[in-house]
Amino acid sequence: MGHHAPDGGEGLNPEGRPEPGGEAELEAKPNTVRDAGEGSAALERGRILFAGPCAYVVSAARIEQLPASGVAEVAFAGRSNVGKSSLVNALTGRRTLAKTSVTPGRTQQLNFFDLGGRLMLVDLPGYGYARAPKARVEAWSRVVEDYLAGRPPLRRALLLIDSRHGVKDIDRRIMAMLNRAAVAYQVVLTKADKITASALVERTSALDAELRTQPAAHPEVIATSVRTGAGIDILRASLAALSTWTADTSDISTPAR
Ligand SMILES: Nc1nc2c(ncn2[C@@H]2O[C@H](COP(=O)(O)OP(=O)(O)OP(=O)(O)O)[C@@H](O)[C@H]2O)c(=O)[nH]1
Ligand SMILES: [Mg+2]
Repeated sequence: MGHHAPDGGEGLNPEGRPEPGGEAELEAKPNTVRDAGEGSAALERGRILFAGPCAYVVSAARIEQLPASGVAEVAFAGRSNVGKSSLVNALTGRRTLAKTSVTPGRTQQLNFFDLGGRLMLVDLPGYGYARAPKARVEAWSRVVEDYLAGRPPLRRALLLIDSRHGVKDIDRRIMAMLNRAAVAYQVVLTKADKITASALVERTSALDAELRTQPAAHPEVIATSVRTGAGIDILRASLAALSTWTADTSDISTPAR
């Protein structure tokens, strides 16, 4: 996995975990910031970007309703209830920017959030199981797939996977679609607080191996928890590397495009 980011000892081994592991806890720090440039400068850039203004822009239920956009986009994709909206909130440090729910199927449109004119965060409806009429779920899935496969400003899709459940067939179907469309995607494990540190390390390395064979997959998996904050700063750094920096931030070098 390479370089370990300084993480201030944040919890991949939090309290309140449902099933305490009998085995000794590993030094479980699977996350790195290799792609964002090493170390604290990348973390700082991510911190600054996500500490800035973030505004709701629009919700789109159909492709024709997508906003015109010149800004780089990052989409949050994954099965219903995996934690997409929660992750948008955690990254931006806002509790209620994106609506979340214990009931699958909360997000029913593509919701666009503008991060200081530098990056657009797109919270997608979940694919797969959702407590909503089948026809409606199928309609969302179509819009999500059309968006993912054919959106020019989309710089990266984050494919969220529940740490407890791992990759499901429907995730593999989305990966195959992204590979075909040549859309770069990065797997983000969610709810890392729900499994033991050793199980998380195992899950991460199994995924790393699986992704090595996927042409459009970003090579590094980031494990996150919105409960403990694990992985959030590293994901911010990784996304900041995709953002569009404007002239008033000349103190920060423009990333390669
Ligand atoms: N323990 C734990 N729970 C989480 C985490 N992230 C999200 N959740 C919970 O998972 C549930 C679903 O979260 P959402 O963010 O609404 O999930 P979503 O992927 O946006 O769901 P849809 O919009 O329905 O597709 C909520 O009850 C969240 O509190 C996490 O890191 N740890
Ligand atoms: Mg949601």
